[in-house]
Amino acid sequence: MDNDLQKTGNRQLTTDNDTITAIATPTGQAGIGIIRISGPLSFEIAGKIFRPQNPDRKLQSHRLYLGHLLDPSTEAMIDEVLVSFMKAPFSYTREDVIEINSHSGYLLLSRILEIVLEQGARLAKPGEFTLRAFLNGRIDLTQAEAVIDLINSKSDRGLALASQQIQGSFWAEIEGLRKKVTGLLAHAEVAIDFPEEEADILSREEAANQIRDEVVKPIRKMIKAHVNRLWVDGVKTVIVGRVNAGKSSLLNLLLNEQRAIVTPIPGTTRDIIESTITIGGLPLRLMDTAGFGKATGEVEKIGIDLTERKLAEADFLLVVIDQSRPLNTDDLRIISRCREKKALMVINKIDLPSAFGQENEKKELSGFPMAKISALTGEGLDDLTKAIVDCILESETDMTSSNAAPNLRHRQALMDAVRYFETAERSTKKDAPMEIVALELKSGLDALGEIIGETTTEDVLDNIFSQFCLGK
Ligand SMILES: Nc1nc2c(ncn2[C@@H]2O[C@H](COP(=O)(O)OP(=O)(O)OP(=O)(O)O)[C@@H](O)[C@H]2O)c(=O)[nH]1
Ligand SMILES: [Mg+2]
Repeated sequence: MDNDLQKTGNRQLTTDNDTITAIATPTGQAGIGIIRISGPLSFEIAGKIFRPQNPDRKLQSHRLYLGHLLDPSTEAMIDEVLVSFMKAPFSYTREDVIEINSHSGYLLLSRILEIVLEQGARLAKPGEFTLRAFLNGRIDLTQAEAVIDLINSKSDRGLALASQQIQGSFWAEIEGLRKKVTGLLAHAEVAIDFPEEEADILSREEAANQIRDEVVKPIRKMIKAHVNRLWVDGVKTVIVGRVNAGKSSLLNLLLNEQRAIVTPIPGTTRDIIESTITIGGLPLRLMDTAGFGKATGEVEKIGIDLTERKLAEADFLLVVIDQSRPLNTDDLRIISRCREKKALMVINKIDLPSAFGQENEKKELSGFPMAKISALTGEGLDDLTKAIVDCILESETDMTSSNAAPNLRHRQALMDAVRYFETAERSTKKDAPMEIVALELKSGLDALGEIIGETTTEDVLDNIFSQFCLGK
């Protein structure tokens, strides 16, 4: 990370002065559970409820102390615990932080939490510890978001991308761009004040070139790197097809387990069944759906509505076609719905005689990538998995070249920013008044500021931090 770049925290928003607490580990039976406390009362609370084994020793920051946890109202011993003290500003939140490592069990952790609350802390909201780290300027918004990615990541590469982002790689890229734009803006402002000297400072042509090469081009590259999200989030892959085509059989084959119910009865699957697998290192969130066909009952109709919704949200479609029967109107309806999506035609049941004619099927399926398999016998599975990877990575050759993984929010802000900078480039070339160029550069700068949290509204923050789990 660039050392001379300093994070300033969010300028408009501040934290309240409460001391917050939460159970930071999943509340099941386990070896240890952790309760976290952050805020001005943390050490005072710890003093009341924790009796160190060696009471004469002075407690120091960033050390772990063995002792007993007590209920101060009854002096009853609750558990033998390890407690760490982290003095501000050298903690996750930049506030005084206490972490109590106790044994883990739902009742025990709840009891300790209750005691901490009785001593004056309040329950933290999901993500509130990380929100404080952000508001207190320890991390920027992209690093806070990377915490969620790190927890939810669906592949090794996704994990590596999140880990880089947590270390500030994406922030440094954005901050580098902001410095560049700020420099250009300073030139523009000098030119506004001393118009007769404008050409001496930076020629119009040179300024336009700098905007194009050092601002617009790198942002365009980052926007493209959005495909890297697939490694983090997984590729939403929806299996669609007419009833009885073999969708659930295909899911089971890919997962190598009997996950979905398979029967010869059309309309067997009604709910969406989801499972994650990794193919060629690529995480796929596979969804089996209810087949298209004549929906006779209420339940089937709901199933088809769900399928329609999933189809719209999908990153990638596996369209299952039963080649032992001629294409019917349900097949055609699905195929036409897939034209605007990334889709692979899975020609199934190749163990049975083909009912496909020469012309019609060829015409309807033309233009789509295809793989032929038998979901029953497993024949063609290798070709299918290869086709899936090729299909998803096709035209995404940049996927491995960039280390950024902008999420949808970043992407939107980058697209806003690049629009302003492209306009600024054009205005500069066309000899537009410098006031206009300066205004466009400023708007672009604000859009970049939204990414790292320099200029972010409370709504956006609420939206981001509500995705966290409790205690993080
Ligand atoms: N011969 C043969 N039969 C298959 C193949 N794939 C699936 N089947 C059979 O086709 C029938 C339907 O399979 P499913 O996997 O339940 O089909 P589906 O598309 O999920 O059906 P719905 O959920 O009803 O829409 C079952 O009897 C399967 O055993 C195949 O490749 N060859
Ligand atoms: Mg099914």
